[in-house]
Amino acid sequence: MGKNIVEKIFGSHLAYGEMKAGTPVGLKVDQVYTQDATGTMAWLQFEAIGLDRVKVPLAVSYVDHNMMQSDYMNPDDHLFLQTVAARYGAYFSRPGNGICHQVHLEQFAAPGKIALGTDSHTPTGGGMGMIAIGVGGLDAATVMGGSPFEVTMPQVVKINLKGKLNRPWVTAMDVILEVLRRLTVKGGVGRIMEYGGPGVKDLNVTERATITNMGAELGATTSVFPSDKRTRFYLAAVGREGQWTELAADKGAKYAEVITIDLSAIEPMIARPHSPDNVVTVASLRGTKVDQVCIGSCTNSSYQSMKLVSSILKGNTVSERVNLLINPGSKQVYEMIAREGLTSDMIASGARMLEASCGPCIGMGGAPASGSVSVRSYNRNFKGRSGTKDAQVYLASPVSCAVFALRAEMVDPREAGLEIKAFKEPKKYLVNRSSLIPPKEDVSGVEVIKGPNIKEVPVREALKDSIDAEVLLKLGDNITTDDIMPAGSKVLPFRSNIPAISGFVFCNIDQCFSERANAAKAGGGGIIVGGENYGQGSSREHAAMAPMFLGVQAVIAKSFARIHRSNLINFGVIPFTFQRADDYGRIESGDRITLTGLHKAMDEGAVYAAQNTTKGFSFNLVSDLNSREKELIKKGGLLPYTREKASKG
Ligand code: MIC
Ligand code: SF4
Repeated sequence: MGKNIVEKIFGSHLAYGEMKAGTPVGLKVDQVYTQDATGTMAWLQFEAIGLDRVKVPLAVSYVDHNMMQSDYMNPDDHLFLQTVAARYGAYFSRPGNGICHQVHLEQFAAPGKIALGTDSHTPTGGGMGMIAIGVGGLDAATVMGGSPFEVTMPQVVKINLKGKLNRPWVTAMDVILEVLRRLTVKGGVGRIMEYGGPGVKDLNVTERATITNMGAELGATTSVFPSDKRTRFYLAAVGREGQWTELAADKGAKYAEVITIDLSAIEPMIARPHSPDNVVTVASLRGTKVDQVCIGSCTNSSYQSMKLVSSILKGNTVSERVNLLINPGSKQVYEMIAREGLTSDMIASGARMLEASCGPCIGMGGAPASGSVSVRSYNRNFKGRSGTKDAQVYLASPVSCAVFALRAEMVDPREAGLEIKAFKEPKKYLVNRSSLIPPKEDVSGVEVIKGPNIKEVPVREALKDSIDAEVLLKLGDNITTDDIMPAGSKVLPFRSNIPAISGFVFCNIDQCFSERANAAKAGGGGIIVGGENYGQGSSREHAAMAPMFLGVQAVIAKSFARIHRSNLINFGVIPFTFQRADDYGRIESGDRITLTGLHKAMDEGAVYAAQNTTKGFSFNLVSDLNSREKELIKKGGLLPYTREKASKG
């Protein structure tokens, strides 16, 4: 029987399980990478497992998120990440070297491999024909410790591309925005998007990477492209042709669904506030005023994006009404555009150049003014993520962004009367590894340095037999991890300090949440109730760890996003769903919920009897935990579980 690409890569990495959708499979992992905002916890957890060296062929510790150094906290984290990488055998990518996904694509991504990253946009590597999956820090730590990675075998959906993009005004960003328009932020849950069809050859690797990067917004486990001549061309251009292998789906390969997209019919698209799937054509918003434009992020910061943007800006002036910020994705891209004089064109037009990092994408500077309109070539426009609660954030291609910066309003880029130079993929990229420190063989004398803001990883006690807790907060659908555990320049520096960061849980929705949770601790703790797709967005395990630290016993939702569900389990918090969806409507904040006989219910199956003692009714909860997950929860989470396994040898 013909195999699809996912089956081929999973098959060659299978540690256990059967590749049957919906059942757990264990995978051997080739590469693991961390970034600073999630990496400090991941590495502390790796240390807590107690091993001497990472046990995967490649590990990389990146610094790209927490770049502001307004006090000691972020630089202390950087130093910890550098020394811990040196101590345990990982590469260290120095601050300023670039956004992890862009740098990884340039330096390490290779077809046919499996990579995990402690960031939800790790699927960027799918553009290179690899399976690259975003995970929580603890999952990454255990895999670096030698465990296989366990994931529920996703369904494989084929996105069949045909035709050619109407370049240069239509870009890969418009393709993924169109996919999001069709499938929504829940459309990829439990699935891998495998691209194929005759249109694939129209896209180069960095364009494919834009598409797989933002596939994260579909809730997909990952997205992947074939590895073909264009993959080889890119690898040769970055000096790694030897790592090329061909990868294509066999004839007769099976898919759960096939979705066809005609590239030639795609128009410039834009996501309106406050969700990446709120997509319309740019033309339909013609005339909407624009106050700020941000170009970059891991989605659109390649050399190609920068080159197209600079060609539009060249010889023009950014409107006096617009603030334009640009961050190239890597030091390599930055150096290359600087040497070609493109940075000068950007600067001359009035752009503000930022360093190669996440920057405004995660609210590390660049917040828009009150009530203003910001258009960004980024991947997320959740309310408040920019740092300004009432800002209206839109997402569009870097090309559309550059046009809006000059015109101060939205206009179909094809009708703006501006010039753009067609892009020709370079045969040779500039390669600069000066900020990539290789692993050390001799680690004697290497000391791991931890600043005073770096606190221990909290661990939950083993599962008790009952829960009797108060519903602290009831929420609607599509609650993001940015809602649960906000980021931004004020909160991110506490990523290594759970007691401190827990004070910010849900602070943009309910300022008193952490106080109420703390108060409820003595009386049995709290419960959170959510709607569909609870915990969508980032991989930050702080969105599970900090509520756990505040005494949250369980989350009851209509459904969960993949990474957040795993993170809750990893920290011993049971993700329950309602057996009857109607019961969601019968629960309010302040109600007391009790569950007894948890261990027995867990052993016997998936249904748990619950009581709403405030309103006096019974209802059933479901948890689709597999046997490993049940064990984890009983032990209090993945860390105690892994430690116990390691001590038993
Ligand atoms: C994001 O884009 O939300 C982040 C910040 O990169 C997160 C990781 C984090 O919260 O540190 C992600 O996407 O996983
Ligand atoms: Fe960084 Fe933004 Fe990409 Fe997250 S989405 S990794 S914050 S650039």
